[in-house]
Amino acid sequence: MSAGGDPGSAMLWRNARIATCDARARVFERGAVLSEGGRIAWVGDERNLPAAAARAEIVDLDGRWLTPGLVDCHTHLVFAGQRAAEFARRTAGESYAGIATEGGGILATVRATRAAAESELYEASRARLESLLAEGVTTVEIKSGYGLALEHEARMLRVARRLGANYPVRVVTSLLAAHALPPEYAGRADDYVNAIADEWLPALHAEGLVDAVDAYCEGIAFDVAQCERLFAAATARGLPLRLHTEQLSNIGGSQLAARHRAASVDHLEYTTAQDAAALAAAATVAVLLPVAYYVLAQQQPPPVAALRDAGVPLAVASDCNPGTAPGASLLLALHMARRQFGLGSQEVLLGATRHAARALGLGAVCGALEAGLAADFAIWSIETLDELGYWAGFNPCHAVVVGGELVRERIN
Ligand code: DI6
Ligand code: FE
Repeated sequence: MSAGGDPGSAMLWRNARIATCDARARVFERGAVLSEGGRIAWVGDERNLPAAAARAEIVDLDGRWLTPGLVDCHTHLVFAGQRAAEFARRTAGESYAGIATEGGGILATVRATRAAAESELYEASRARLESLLAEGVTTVEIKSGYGLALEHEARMLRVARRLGANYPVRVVTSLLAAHALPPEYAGRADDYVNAIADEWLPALHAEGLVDAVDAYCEGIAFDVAQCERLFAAATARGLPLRLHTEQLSNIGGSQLAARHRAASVDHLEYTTAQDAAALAAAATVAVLLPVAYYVLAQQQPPPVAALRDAGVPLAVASDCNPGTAPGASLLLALHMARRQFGLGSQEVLLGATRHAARALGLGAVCGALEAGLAADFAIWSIETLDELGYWAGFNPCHAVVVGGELVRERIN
């Protein structure tokens, strides 16, 4: 393939098989996309090229599949250190919740993240981001939540912003200060939540570091009233909401999220059919995190059939984090969503494109191939779309285009 030209100039990406992932879910067996000024100007069958295609520079995709660039809508990829010793304890039978209650788990990574220099945090995180980008990810959500002090949460979010500035990827940040209770606030969870709502969120938002607010609503983390307090503060600033919930138990997280019209709820192993109905009514996206389910050796999968029947859009994300999803592969998550949760290939494709973009409030920006959306594409060396979520530990992504520019191409 190979493409030069000025950034933003008209490019015709032709001789491709195309899955648009838009509301019409169109497939073109001999398709082309025209990009200009960083956006899609036209997509369709090659036989119906618009007149503007005549002055575009041409890139021949040799019949490869072209999809929207992937969207990883749930990651904790900024952190320092690793928790391999904890993983060994867990494979020997200890529980995740038990280790967390003793001050390990998330708090172990908090200690390592606070101790790291900002440059070390950046270096460790960029390796994980690069792994996702090689898989065709062009938009990634990155959470804070391993700082748990204003200064350290700010550092994590700054690193996330720097990654977005230095790599060809759209980064969306979420403030997840309510991830675990830091030792400074032991026994004072309400005070901690008030500090986040009244001081940290306003300060970090004013610095331009926060795109959304997330919390961990779980028996071992924060209760419904505490998460509600944060949601009120976020909504007052016009920020979208997400919630980690029903991963280990059900204390009413999905119902809370639905009441507040959260953009997404994430995990959902303990969600009920009534919860699914509430999420559907609130137009909240369900984000499935099969790598965490696998690493925790959980036995109860999310109620996929109930979510599907209720009409809840399903997204799939990597959950990249050192505790429950130690890796940085969205493609592996898609495979696991199929094998463990029974999603189809079309469902995982939408789960990593249109529905994931919607979970991030970016439905009008990316996640589908439609005129006006960003010209972000993943180009695949696959024969059939059924190969998405089929390969486990193999990456068939051939090339990546961001804003109409070729940013990565495999030599083969
Ligand atoms: N649920 C998870 O699976 C991650 N965070 C959360 O709330 C795990 C984070 C960690 O163990 O470091
Ligand atoms: Fe998570």
